[in-house]
Order: sequence, then C-alpha cells, then structure tokens
Amino acid sequence: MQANEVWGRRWSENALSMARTYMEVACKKQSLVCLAADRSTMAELNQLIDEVGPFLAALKTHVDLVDDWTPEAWSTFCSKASAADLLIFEDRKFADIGGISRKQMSGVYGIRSWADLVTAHLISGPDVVDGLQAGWSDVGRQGGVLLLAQMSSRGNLLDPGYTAKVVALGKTHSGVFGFIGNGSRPDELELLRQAVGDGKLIWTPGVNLAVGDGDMGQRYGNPREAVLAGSDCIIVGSGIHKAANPAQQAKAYAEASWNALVERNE
Ligand code: 5BU
Repeated sequence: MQANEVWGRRWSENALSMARTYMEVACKKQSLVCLAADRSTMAELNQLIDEVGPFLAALKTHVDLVDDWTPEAWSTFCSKASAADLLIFEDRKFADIGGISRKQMSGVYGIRSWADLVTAHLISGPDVVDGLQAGWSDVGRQGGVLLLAQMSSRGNLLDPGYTAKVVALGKTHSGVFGFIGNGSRPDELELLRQAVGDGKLIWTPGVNLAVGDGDMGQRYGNPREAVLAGSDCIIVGSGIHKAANPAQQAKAYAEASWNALVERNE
C-alpha cells in the first residue's frame, strides 16, 4: 500500500519532508513503533538494535544515560540506525532560552550532528524551537522538534490550558515536527488530536501491551487504543528492551500498531 493511501490526510496536509520520510518508513516496515532504547551500555544498545531494528519505524535515545559513551561507539550505533532506515530521535527535553538551546545541540554529545528529531518543552517560550533549528543549521543539517504537549507520567503539570498554548504555537511553526501526547490516556489523546488537526504528527510514550502501570509514576495504555485515538507513533521502551525476547515483542508492537492504523482508516 502507498503511504498516501495509508496515512490519508496526515500525509496530504503535512508539508514536512521528514514527516513524510517517517510515514514512508512506517509503511515499508508495517510498524508505528519508535523504540525507546533505554539501555546503559553501548554493547547492550548495539545488541538491541541488531535484534529489533527490522520491526521499528524510529529510534529514540537518551544519550546521557549511557555509561561507556564515546563519540566513536555512538557513531557506529547511529550508522546501524540509519542502515535500518530509522530517524534518530534524542529525547533531550530541551527547555532553556533559545541561545543556550542552540549551544546545547553541540557540546560533548554533539546532538545536532546525529539527531533528526529532539524533544522540547515550550515553558521558556517559542525561541527554544528557533534555537534548536539554528543548532542544526550550524552544521548544515535539518531536523524537527517534537513539543511536549502532554506527558505520560502521573501528576505532571502539563494541564489542558498549557497543552492548548503549546498546540497553538507549534501547529504553524515549520520547525515543529509534531507533538508528544499521552499514550496512556486515549481520551486526552483524542482531545489533543482534535486541537492539532492533521498537519502535524503526534507521537506517544506511555504505551505497553501488558496491563498495569510502570515504575515511578509511569502510566501505560494499550497501543491499539493510542493509535485509534490519534497517535501516529507509539514510543515503547521496557515493553521491548526488558522483554525476555525483544524481537518477538517488537514484532507484536509493530503488528498491534499497524493493524490499528489500518483499522483507523476503515
Ligand atoms: P517505557 O519503558 O516504555 O516506560 O519508556 C518510555 C520512554 O519514553 C522513556 O525513554 C521516557 O523518557 C520517554 N517518555 C515518557 O515515558 N513519557 C513522556 O511523557 C515523555 C517521554 Br515526553
């Protein structure tokens, strides 16, 4: 099936080429899964991507939680992700003033040189997006910002009024790739989708096939329900990387998400 048929208005109303790249990869792999690769050593990360790469549509990282990080090892890991057709998404949750965010794209980790997507809070105002975009421009690359419109953790302070302001600003900004929505609460997600329209993607953490919530206030919802409520990408961490058989679980998440996308179109 062609990406424009599968994604419908999400495809026709989205002007960003990186969003279309994601939608095409998702079609090719029949998966809406972004792996949250939250493992602490380079060996574990490499093993994980070797095992589950074919079932993923994107890769999410937390570069600062790797114990034995080196630029060389990271570059090898990123090459594996590219070879598997995956956009690399550093979940850095930038939140500073524009000029500092721009500098933070550089530094030890050099995020601007390998990340295609990053997350940001809009708490400091709209210049954070321009700062991050300037960071990519500084090295002649392009990237997209996912703004946190909602979060999956219990008791978070991103209330509906704040969400509405984030959406109003992000909807029309070409540097904004899309929004993070709360995958654990389909009703909240539906409201977010109504506010966003079809012009931007919504990616959702807080998704697990198992019943029940996670550690330290993490809340989970079902992948199918998240996609039916308007999510375009389910972000799954421990559901895959802590599984006894990560490849089998990644395949299960891929199937659940893809089937839900097909169902959404019916
Ligand atoms: P989990 O193991 O599937 O719970 O991992 C979820 C990942 O998504 C983890 O890397 C978090 O940093 C990330 N996350 C989240 O859980 N909730 C949020 O609201 C945002 C990111 Br934003």
